[in-house]
Amino acid sequence: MSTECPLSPEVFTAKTFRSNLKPIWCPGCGDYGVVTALYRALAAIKRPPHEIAFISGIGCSSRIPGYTTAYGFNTVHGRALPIAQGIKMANPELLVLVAGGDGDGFSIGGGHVPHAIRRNLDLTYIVMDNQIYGLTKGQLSPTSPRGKKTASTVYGSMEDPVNPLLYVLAYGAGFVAQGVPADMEGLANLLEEAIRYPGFSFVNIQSPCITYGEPDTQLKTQKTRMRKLEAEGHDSSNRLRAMELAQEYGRTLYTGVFYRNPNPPPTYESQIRERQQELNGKDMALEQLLGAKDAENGNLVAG
Ligand SMILES: Cc1ncc(C[n+]2csc(CCOP(=O)(O)OP(=O)(O)O)c2C)c(N)n1
Ligand code: SF4
Ligand SMILES: [Mg+2]
Repeated sequence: MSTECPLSPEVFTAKTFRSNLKPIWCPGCGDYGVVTALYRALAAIKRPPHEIAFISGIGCSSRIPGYTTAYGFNTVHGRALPIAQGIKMANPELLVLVAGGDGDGFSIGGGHVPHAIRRNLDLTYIVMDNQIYGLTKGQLSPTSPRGKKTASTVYGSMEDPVNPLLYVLAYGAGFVAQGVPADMEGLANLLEEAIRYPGFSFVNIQSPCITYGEPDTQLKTQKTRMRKLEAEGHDSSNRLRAMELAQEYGRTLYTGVFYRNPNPPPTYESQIRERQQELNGKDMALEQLLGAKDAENGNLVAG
């Protein structure tokens, strides 16, 4: 069967990536803006929908793949990254997008993030950070601010929030950005840049929950609160400065690219391909393949 797309990439528009499924997010939810920005970014990238795999966890935000024409998999809460890595390994030619909420990514799924980063597969991980568990009706999330009163913290949270920007920077992510749906053009550009980055890229989107979120996080206040890193003269190749700016998470609403590695290292999938070529023709059991390189280097191989 031919995998050629009947449409020429030249005619791809934002509409090409919009599915017929009508989103059921609450009116005013920030996630509408996120999916619109994503349509625009994908139209600029010009990969046909059938060459895109869009993987999510569980949450309001994780419904997003269904609203696109890409292949989608609304998986298990907190498990989008492992599944996406498996898909990318099995078919490195696919453009693999991963999305979810702050709870999905930094609570139940938080342990997967460092490993996806250190492996450095070419994935784009989009977190719709609304500082709440939206789908399950407003419990404390890992990014909720201290003092936040929710269904699960009726007297106010006594915990400091996780800082997603600092978290991924500390583990060595090659591309780290933050955007807001109130700045549609800026967000679409960030998503496009993240997708084009050859390695693990992370975009934290402050996507307000109109139902359970704080009033000062809503779309109408984002425009006045946001400060563009580019306009502040930030050098996005400076990782330490990026980490300094990332400390402002929860206080200053910086948008733009915090960090972009100017010398992206090889991706995991390209290293696997290299190893497969090296070992091609050697009569070796499958389970020995991954350890073979260590053996050649004189290291002991278990098993
Ligand atoms: C293993 C497992 N634990 C808990 C849940 C219940 N659950 C579903 S979504 C969710 C949190 C959603 O919050 P977030 O990831 O921030 O997404 P949002 O709805 O805010 O977009 C929870 C706790 C589940 N579905 N599966
Ligand atoms: S509950 Fe919040 S996050 Fe979920 S759809 Fe409604 S506004 Fe969006
Ligand atoms: Mg959330």
